[in-house]
Amino acid sequence: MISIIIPTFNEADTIKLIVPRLSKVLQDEGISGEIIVVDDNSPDGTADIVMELAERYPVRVYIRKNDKGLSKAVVKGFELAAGDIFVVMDADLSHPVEQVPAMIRPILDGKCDATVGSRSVVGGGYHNFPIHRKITSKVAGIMAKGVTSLSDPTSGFMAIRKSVIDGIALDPLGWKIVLEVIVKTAPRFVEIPIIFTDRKQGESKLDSNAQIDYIRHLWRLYGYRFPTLFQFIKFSLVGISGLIVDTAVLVSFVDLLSFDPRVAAIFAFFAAVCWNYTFDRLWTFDSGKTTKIAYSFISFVTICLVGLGVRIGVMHLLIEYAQMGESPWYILASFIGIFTATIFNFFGSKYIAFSKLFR
Ligand SMILES: Nc1nc2c(ncn2[C@@H]2O[C@H](COP(=O)(O)OP(=O)(O)O)[C@@H](O)[C@H]2O)c(=O)[nH]1
Ligand SMILES: [Mg+2]
Repeated sequence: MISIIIPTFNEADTIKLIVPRLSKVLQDEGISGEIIVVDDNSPDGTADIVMELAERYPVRVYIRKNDKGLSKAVVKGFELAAGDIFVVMDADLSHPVEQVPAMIRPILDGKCDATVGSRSVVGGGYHNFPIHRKITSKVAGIMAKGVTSLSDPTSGFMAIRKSVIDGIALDPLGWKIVLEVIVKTAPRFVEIPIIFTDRKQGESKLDSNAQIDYIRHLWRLYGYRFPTLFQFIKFSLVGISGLIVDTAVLVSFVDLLSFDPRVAAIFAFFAAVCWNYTFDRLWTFDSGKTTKIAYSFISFVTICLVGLGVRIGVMHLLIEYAQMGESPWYILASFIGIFTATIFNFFGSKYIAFSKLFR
């Protein structure tokens, strides 16, 4: 059996069109299926309409009163669904109802574990879709290329074998549930060309928050896909901010408190180390709740001091053996030293200061 999950918010006008059409497609193709509408307590009475439709069609509605959001509604639908293949689609007929059999057939045939409706493969496209939304969709798609090989990562039309989703922690933010599922379950998938038609009834619920949520969601998915690289990028960003703290303290101590710059540099170094430790603990390694502070901090300071040695050591080698002592080459030598030391500090932090040792 297949379960078709439709998230809705204020879809009174569209749900009465899609349910009969879907039911007919299922019947014509001899597919046994159920339709699950997950409604976020729409004020326009969407749920009441589904209850009426339930007398004639294989559909039921679940009303979420305490939560909101398209993706979470779909996750709720996964929990409720009884089928062994799930289909996710919009209520507004943007996703071609008649393509549902084409979406599930490759899964039934064992060719793949998931299918995704794509507007970017041959035969796919848009119908009546405003140009600015097409562009947004394309840009959003390009941004996701690093986490998925989907040709149309922002598509909302998908079919997937239940067994693939079972046990996977889905934590979607915003709208892109298909992207979340594909990245986290990494199934064998096939793309099915679809023509996406803009809705004729009701209105889009996409707002400007959706774009911000999308970026936050992508950030998380990149972190999920490339955990160590992602931590290294965060670590480097903290490092750059630490350099600003270092310079600010140095300048303040010298200019305002008349310290000798060499003495001021010691204070600057420790201010930056404390700054970096705080943000690496809370953000880069997200271990604020688990890592005990004392030994972890002491080892972090030690790693940074050794890192300083690595930086000077690399500079020394470059100046000595690569003739990089002359201006401006020594600056490059210093950058290479900083980069090497950052890598050293990163792995030291990851595998010592913020590791299991101090939990
Ligand atoms: N349950 C639930 N469904 C939603 C929510 N926002 C949008 N939807 C549904 O998600 C589908 C896609 O929404 P739509 O507004 O058409 O987005 P667009 O096609 O990107 O403009 C439709 O079926 C909406 O009713 C929400 O907050 N909760
Ligand atoms: Mg729509």
